[in-house]
Amino acid sequence: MTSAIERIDFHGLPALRLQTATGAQAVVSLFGAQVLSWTPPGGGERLYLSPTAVLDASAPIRGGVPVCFPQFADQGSLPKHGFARTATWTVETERSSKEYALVTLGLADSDATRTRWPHAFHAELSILIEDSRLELELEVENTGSAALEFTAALHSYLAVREVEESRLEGLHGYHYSDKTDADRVKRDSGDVLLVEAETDRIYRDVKRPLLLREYDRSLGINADGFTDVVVWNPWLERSAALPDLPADGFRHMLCVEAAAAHAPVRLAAGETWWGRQTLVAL
Ligand code: TA6
Repeated sequence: MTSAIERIDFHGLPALRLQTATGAQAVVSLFGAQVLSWTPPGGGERLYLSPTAVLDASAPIRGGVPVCFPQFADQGSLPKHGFARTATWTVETERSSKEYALVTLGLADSDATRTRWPHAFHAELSILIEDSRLELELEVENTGSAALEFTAALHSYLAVREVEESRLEGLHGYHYSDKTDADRVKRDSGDVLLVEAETDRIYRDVKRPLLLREYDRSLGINADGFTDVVVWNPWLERSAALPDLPADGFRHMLCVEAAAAHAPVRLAAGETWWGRQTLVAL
């Protein structure tokens, strides 16, 4: 196998397939700049894509790695999680060698974005696969003449065989706001996070890498630039309100998101910010 980047049609969505000579693969939709699939060498899908996800560009795609920008969740007046996940991005760079494949997608302000959010910006999402690693980097430049503020996240849906049997390590001691309990701020006191009920937490100022352990495989999760980690699983009742998630879908996913959610990022005119999430299959 050689490294390659090819344009494909993913169930009707224009997309790119990245592959490396060592057998890693990823699929990235231009709608939303959303990574929909990532398989490290040796196989085993690591991202969850709902089998009932809407794939006709009429709604956000449930699964993979949605890009939330310039608003995380409902923390403002924009549509939930901002407009980047429902915008069509353009391909700016494609590069591959024996070891890696890299694409950069871009999104700039337009009449449509400025009516909702009156700022000039240029955003880039770079997607790199190399060996057992997926690296996603979101860069935002303020191309206008006034300061702007945004919140953002890489809303990664990690595939797990059985969420109740998975253990997320590394959040011990950090404070989080608990969205399932009126945003109360709590301190994580467990050695591991076990998801056994609806979970929706924003952990602040997380400085350690995390490890998601399953039966016979693990995933290292690291972030730079993003200060927060969001952990989300809708569980049974919330799932019922999500038409694009099957009844047992929540059992096979856990969102562990790199986020700038607790405090907005402020960019003066001409400034650039970047944040990265790295997943390593172990
Ligand atoms: O990141 C967690 C969260 O904000 C949850 O509160 C939950 O609603 C989730 O995102 C999914 O949002 P969506 O708009 O994609 O259904």
